[in-house]
Amino acid sequence: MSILPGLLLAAGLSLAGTAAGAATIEVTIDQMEFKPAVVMARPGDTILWRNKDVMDHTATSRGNFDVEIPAGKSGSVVVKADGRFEYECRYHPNMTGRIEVAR
Ligand SMILES: [Cu+2]
Repeated sequence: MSILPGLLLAAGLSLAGTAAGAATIEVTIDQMEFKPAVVMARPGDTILWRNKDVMDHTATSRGNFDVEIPAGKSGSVVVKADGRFEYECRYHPNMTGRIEVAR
């Protein structure tokens, strides 16, 4: 009897994760470029950056998010509000990208 609530909770979490239709949108960082530089997303989606370079980068949008993306690793952020979010790498400000979030 004690295991049932746990199962229900797990099922509820799983359903909540899929009911919203949240997606993961991948951006590759390769040779100091965000590829693609512009992505479209919906509120609740995850933006996942995969850093293929041998140097660390960030995805930084002042006042919105600041994601560390170490060399060879990944970093992510969940976008919650509608809008256009310009971002750059703090270490290499010539690296720029944009996330356009709309319902
Ligand atoms: Cu960088």
